[in-house]
Amino acid sequence: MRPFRGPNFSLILFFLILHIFLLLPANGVHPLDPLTPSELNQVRTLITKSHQDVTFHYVGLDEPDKPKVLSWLSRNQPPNFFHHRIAFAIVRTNSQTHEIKIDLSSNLILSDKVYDGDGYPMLNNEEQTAAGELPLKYPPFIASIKKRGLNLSEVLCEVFTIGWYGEKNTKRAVAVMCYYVDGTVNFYMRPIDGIMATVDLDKMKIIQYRDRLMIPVPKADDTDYRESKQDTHFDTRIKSMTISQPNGPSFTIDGNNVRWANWKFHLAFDMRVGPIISLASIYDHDMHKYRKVMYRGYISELFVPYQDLSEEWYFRTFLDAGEFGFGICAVPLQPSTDCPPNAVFMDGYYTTRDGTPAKTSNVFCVFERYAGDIMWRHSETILPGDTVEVRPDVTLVIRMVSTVANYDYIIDWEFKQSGSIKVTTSLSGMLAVKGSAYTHKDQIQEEPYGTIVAENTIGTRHSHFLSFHLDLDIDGDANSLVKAHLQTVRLTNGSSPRKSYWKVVEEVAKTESDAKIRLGTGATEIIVVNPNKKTKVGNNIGYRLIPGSLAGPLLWEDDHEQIRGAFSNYNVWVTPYNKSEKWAAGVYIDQAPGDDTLAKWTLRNRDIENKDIVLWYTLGFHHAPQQEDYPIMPTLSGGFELRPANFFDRNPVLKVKTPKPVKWVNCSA
Ligand SMILES: *[C@@H]1O[C@H](CO)[C@@H](O)[C@H](O)[C@H]1NC(C)=O
Ligand SMILES: *[C@@H]1O[C@H](CO)[C@@H](O)[C@H](O)[C@H]1NC(C)=O
Ligand SMILES: *[C@@H]1O[C@H](CO)[C@@H](O)[C@H](O)[C@H]1NC(C)=O
Ligand SMILES: [Cu+2]
Repeated sequence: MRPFRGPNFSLILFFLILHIFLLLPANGVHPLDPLTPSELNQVRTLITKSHQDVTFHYVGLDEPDKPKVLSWLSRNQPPNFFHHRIAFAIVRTNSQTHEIKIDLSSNLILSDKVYDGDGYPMLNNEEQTAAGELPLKYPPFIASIKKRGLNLSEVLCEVFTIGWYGEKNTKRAVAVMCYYVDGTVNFYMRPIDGIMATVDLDKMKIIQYRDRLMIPVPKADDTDYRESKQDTHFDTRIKSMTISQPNGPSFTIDGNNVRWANWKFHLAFDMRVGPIISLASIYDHDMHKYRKVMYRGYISELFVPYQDLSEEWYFRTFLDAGEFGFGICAVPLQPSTDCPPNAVFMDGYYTTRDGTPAKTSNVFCVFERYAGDIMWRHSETILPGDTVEVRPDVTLVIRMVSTVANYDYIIDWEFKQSGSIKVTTSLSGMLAVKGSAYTHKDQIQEEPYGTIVAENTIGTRHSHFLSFHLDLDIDGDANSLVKAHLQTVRLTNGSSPRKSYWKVVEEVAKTESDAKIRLGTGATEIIVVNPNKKTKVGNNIGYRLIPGSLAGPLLWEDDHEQIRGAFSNYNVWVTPYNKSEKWAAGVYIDQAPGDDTLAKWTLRNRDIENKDIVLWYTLGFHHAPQQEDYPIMPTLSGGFELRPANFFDRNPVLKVKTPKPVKWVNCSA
């Protein structure tokens, strides 16, 4: 045995350990916490010291390797005890893209690599604003505006990424197209079509300009959506209502850790993808412990290909997360309208062009939702007496709204006490419309590529696809994908009065190609199971994907934009966990040929059985616009649900108690 070195030393050591174990976790960082403003500043200081004229395109947490995080979790160690915080930055300098890793703990640049592959990083807001202002000082454009009898001071221009159509990329080019604001805030309904400038973003210069067609600019009449601009003759206003939680919410937010009812998880903001839910676990009342469900879940990419082939439109095949930043585009949520009055808000930080952090206040809201729904119920109608049991369904919602130019995406991650995680994606905002000479459908002879939604206004057809990265760890990280086929059995031998019945035939996906699935035809249930664990009665422990908003690809698989947005080829994909496979359309999206996508990774056809796997779910909407979408689109929702499938031994909400009724204070005074 080693002797003690003296009482003083062990006392110091004792307090040191006490400090590390008790104090640091409370104030310390979780290994998956997003970078703080001071960390973002630290990144900027280090990078601007070693590079001149550098612009920032992405800065985020380079999260520790998964096994490390899992071992940290299982040993319950404080985060600072074992790991360094690493930041990952993508910057441009000298017309080159650099990938830089920074050790924030020791304030050092760990690596600085020039990326010389195809494709360019996300655009930052500041360069888009600058590029949008270029036409306004460009004489040929000024002449075009004059020629149309428009007022230059009422013109506003916006940047469009240009996709990739087989050309060799030599510059970060974007298209700039303009709108007429005059008399409305809804300038998206007033495109100045037929004019297009191409801008080199690194040189910040117009490199090509075309004024191809004189197309009437749609009128401002009836485009404004502000409440003050509406004249309503028949008032259908709903009477006031509110939500009352006199004892406060039932959730706690400690840093980025959220706990509510039987759930706990970590919530982080990322400038590229927006909300990231990590380490979601649910408490099992029978086993008296938390059990893992999802290691990490987030929107990995969005794909919005428009279907108009004209010169100013054919390339509009956006990949919003990798081109514009779904997190950068997130907007501050408005209390009591974007979220209910009982919501709690969180802020998010991202990096601007020069590296300084920007804050988006109220980027997330967290609230308990009770909309009068039923969690479970039964009336015993035959039994004498009146046994009626009903439990109201209260859920927890995490919400973010990202306004990617004209469109507003409302993203809800909803946790149910029953163990379900329900994701709802809703669309609102403005259609992308095209100016047109036509004022009535009967005048249109050629292919309009859309619907005439108002005079001189064509709402262009398009699709929205969202790819969800769902790293499920169902009660542990080794999982398998089961395709449970519901098969009709035909009876022809007279063994039963019945002529048919259906049964379940389970098929385990062995490799990545077995897990590329188009849903919507036939009856196949998608279940992620833990093949190493069983319920008491012997079923595989699992979680089922309940698909929603199924939309398959409508473009040819070898069309350029479809290669780039290839994640939309299937509704379901499964890959073995690989930290670098985060974004379904690749790291560098702008003008990329689509050589770093989910479709390319899965060609390796890796084993996925009883492995740490990631489920990728593609949901989609095909949008052939309708007149009701004009001048602003009423919300259209879709989504999917992950629901326990033999995860629990029985109904996990059997013992959930009904919330106590609210005692209303008499407010009649
Ligand atoms: C152009 O717009 C500006 C700003 O709204 C306004 O002050 C000006 O009177 C307009 N000029 C014409 C010719 O309409
Ligand atoms: C009749 O057909 C069903 C379905 O194929 C089979 O399960 C069953 O064993 C058959 N019964 C007899 C008596 O052959
Ligand atoms: C992880 O994925 C990347 C990108 O697909 C690949 O280059 C790398 O080889 C993969 N690593 C492993 C261990 O499979
Ligand atoms: Cu749409």
